[in-house]
Amino acid sequence: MLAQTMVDKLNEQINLEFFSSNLYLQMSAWCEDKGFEGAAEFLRMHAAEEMQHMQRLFTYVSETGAMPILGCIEAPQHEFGSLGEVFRATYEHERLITGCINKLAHVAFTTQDYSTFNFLQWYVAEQHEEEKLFKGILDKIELVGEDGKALFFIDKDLAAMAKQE
Ligand code: OFO
Repeated sequence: MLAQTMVDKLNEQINLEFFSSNLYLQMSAWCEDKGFEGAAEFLRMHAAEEMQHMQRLFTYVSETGAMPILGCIEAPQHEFGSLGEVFRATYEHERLITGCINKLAHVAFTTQDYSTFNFLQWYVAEQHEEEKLFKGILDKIELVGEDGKALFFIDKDLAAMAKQE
């Protein structure tokens, strides 16, 4: 049985994972609109992955006998200045999520909720992968620059990455 404060925090994280999914889905719409089809596909795939992050938390909360509670999800940003801005925002967002997961793990550990602490280890490892993934894309954009030709190749690269997701 989880402490109510822990359930509340896990529910907040469920909400945040929904937000991540909506943010990436919204970004995919912006990319599609600007003709970046590879980036759009990659972000759509990633939005689906965020729903799995949400689902994993949802299942954990249910299985421990508590009830997941879904709240309002904040509307994500829908206007961006450039493809570079989109991916700078993804990286910043992942860093924010890592901070949230670390705080959750800290609460679990310090309240001796070792079951939740253990459960959260998957997210700790996943956030390492998420930051690496988005930092990699950002580094590439910064390396090649943001003129039309460079972005054409970045978009092609993202299309290939979407197939591997
Ligand atoms: Fe992108 O890791 Fe969940 O939110």
